[in-house]
Amino acid sequence: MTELKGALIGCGFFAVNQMHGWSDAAGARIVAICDRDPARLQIVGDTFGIERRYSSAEALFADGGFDFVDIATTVASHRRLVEMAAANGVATICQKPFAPTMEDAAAMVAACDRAGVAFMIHENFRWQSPIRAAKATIDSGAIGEVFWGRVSFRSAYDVFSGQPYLATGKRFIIEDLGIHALDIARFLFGNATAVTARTRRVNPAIAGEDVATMMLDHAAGITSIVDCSYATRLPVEPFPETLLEVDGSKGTLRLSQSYRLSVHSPDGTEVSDVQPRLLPWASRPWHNIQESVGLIQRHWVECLRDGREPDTSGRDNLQTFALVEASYLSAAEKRTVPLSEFL
Ligand code: NAD
Ligand code: 89Y
Repeated sequence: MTELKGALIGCGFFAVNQMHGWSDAAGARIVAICDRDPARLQIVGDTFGIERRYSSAEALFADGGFDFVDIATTVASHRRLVEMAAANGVATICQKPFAPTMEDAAAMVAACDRAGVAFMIHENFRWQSPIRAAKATIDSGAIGEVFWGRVSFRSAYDVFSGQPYLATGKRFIIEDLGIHALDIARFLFGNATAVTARTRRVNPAIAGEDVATMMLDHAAGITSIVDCSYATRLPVEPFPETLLEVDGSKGTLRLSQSYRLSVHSPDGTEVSDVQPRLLPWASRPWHNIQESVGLIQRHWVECLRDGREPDTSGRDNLQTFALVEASYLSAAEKRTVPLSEFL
């Protein structure tokens, strides 16, 4: 099998994880990188031994020679870069958050559809191994039919030193982090039909909201709570763990701090350690997220090879992004927002 060749655009804070992931990936490698910041281009190029370096995406696509592009820039450039990839007939991965608006997100999906190129959002939290262990338990039927769930991410970790732009946007936690938790809720409980949300800013040094609580109505009749906070000071800092509570007709599942999965069913109570692997290049506490980067990349390679639509394709991720938009609207207007207002 020939190896897929990729190009990465955006060599910033998170792209380093993506480059490590690609270095480990079977069946794909990065042959070119692009960043408008020469310092970042040099650091990433030198660290990963990439010779082909570009300061503009136009020049990168003009030279070509790759099967897919991995866009790791911040949201403002996503639409332009995805449309450029589609115009060049190149399969595309784009980091979350998908786009600044639903209109942009829909246009990106349409552009890739028209060009007939694969399009995946790098929505990696559902690929975290503890989340996958919880999903496998639910699917096994051990707790029966699920009727209620909670997806919770509460922390006071300083994310602003590594990602300073997070402190300046009008939108913060739902767009940046809640988006992952909302996607996990979809992954576990199916698509949602409506959301009711409340938000708050506790940290006076940032522009956006740092606390959000969302209640989701799922098509399958399940109710879930998705709550996230970067203003929650706990005795042991849990970043970046997503905790779960799932109630079913026969039992319950809890994914609690320190990656402890407890499953209570008619057969008894089982507690297991679902700690993610600490990859050789990874560092605590980020290892959970870092492991998931490699897993979503492997999924992408398999999907490209088999001609399958990725689980978090652009089309799929419109549902997650609609939840983000609907949550902001619900919080602003203090009403339950049906997703049909966005989809
Ligand atoms: P960053 O600002 O550190 O890096 C972005 C890089 O892109 C910068 O080096 C910038 O110069 C470059 N860039 C921007 N526009 C460009 C363009 N048009 N052409 C070429 N280069 C361009 O940002 P970051 O913290 O690495 O975040 C990047 C994305 O990754 C964001 O969307 C963020 O939400 C996402 N992210 C995802 C996860 C995750 O777990 N999935 C974690 C952290 C960040
Ligand atoms: O940008 C965010 C993400 O996607 O995961 C964690 C993060 O880095 C900070 O909230």
